[in-house]
Amino acid sequence: MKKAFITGINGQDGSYLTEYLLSLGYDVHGIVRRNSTAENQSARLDDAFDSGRLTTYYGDLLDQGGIERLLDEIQPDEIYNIAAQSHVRVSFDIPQFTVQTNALGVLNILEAYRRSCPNAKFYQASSSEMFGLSVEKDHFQRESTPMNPVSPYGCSKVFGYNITRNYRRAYDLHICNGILFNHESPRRGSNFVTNKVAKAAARIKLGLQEKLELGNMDSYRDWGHSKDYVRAMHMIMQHDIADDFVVSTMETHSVREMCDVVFGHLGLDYNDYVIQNPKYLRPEELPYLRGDSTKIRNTLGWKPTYTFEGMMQEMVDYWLAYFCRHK
Ligand code: G4F
Repeated sequence: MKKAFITGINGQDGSYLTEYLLSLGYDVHGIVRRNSTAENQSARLDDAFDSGRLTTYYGDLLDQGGIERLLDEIQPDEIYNIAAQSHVRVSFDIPQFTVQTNALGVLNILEAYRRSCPNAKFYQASSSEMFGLSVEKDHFQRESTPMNPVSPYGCSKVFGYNITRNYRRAYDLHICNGILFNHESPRRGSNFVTNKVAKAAARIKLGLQEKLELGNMDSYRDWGHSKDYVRAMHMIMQHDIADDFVVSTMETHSVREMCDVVFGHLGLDYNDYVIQNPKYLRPEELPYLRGDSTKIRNTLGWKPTYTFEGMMQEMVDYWLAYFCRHK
């Protein structure tokens, strides 16, 4: 039976990855950050605990000694480093914390891994935000696209990407990067734009809210489903060669189009409800993302199963059912 160790296990991706690995027969271990509201520490994992093969521990990427003790004790076969301060606009408010967690935090867990269990495989959650303003002539970003980040978050992720590649070569470790484009689900934090829109549209439909305030509606994102993307993480780790892969749908949609799909699903016109609030604009914006995932499709046979419209409908339907229960 394989053992996996996951940081960020209570997040959207961590919880779906946990369920996926449990379904494959893994024992899953993961760290959660201590927080004064106990429920918040395992909110997305409640069902997974029923398996009896999930163990969580208090831990933090900034506590290298603590991570090293855990890795020493658990001796995992696979380590998935998914923890991060993952909100791009918030990274402008707390840049030092973002960089400590997303950059120094990666170095901390790499050092713990190198010293405690160097025969394990290591996955680093890299991000399309690293590409920033770079777009190829064919309007895609791919593994070879130069990195030109436009946020403290993007800069911190570039460090994580570079240091993992450096450790792979320097110490001959099996370290892989998934360069994931945006990925969503009903478990997405509702301060990310897709779930913010899905939640507000459901509330508007039910008469619980009148308006929705957004920032820039003219940026484009390549939005896939988190469940498809955690499957990609696992496939990347099973490959014989430690390598880096873009994971994306190869489609792009504007925030405005996304609003149209979500409100349209409820028989509403978003123009009647959405207003702009400068509070949600970013000091520097990443205007356009569209990933070329040909490499993972051809090398590993991965492809997404959700459509953009199907995913957005799932999110709206989740919130409709939620607010009908909690009205
Ligand atoms: O949903 P978002 O906050 O996601 P963003 O910034 O693209 O970052 C996400 O994807 C990255 C992958 O490229 C991850 F690395 C990262 O951790 C995170 O998961 O914003 C998407 C777009 C942006 O252009 C933003 O300016 O939506 C725009 N937007 C417009 N109004 C808004 C809002 N975003 C948020 N969060 N809230 C708004 O009110």
